[in-house]
Amino acid sequence: MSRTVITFGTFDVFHVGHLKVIQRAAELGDRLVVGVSADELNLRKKDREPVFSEAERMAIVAALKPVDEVFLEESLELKRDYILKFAADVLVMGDDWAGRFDEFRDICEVVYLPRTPAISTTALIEKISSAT
Ligand code: C2G
Repeated sequence: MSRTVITFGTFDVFHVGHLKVIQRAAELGDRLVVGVSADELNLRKKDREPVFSEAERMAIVAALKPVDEVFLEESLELKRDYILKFAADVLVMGDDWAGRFDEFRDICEVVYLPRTPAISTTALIEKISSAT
């Protein structure tokens, strides 16, 4: 039986921490589906617009070898629907989300992977904007 893995993220200013979580997620199954969070969702959640638009972020993630399918994550409250819609066997997130998705253990495995240390979109934005 083939195993479908699902993961979610903004993946703004794509960096090696994003790549590693996607690669490790893909290793947990046969098919990897990635939900890329919508611009509107980000604005609500983080109070700022992503640097790259949802179309650009989706294009980057879709082009990665380990990724089989991408979709737009329009609401954080729809996780259960997305898991069911894509028939995911495993939900993977970085451990900054540890414990937050345990409620879905009734329909799939939930795995939190250690984040890659010392890199984040916020730190990159700060580094770039102070580099003049
Ligand atoms: N990540 C990582 N190491 C880093 C930075 C990020 O492993 N140094 C992981 C995060 O843990 C997450 C994924 O990369 O699993 C995407 O990170 P973000 O783009 O920051 O995603 P976020 O805004 O947390 O969106 O429904 C949930 C949201 O869509 C998650």
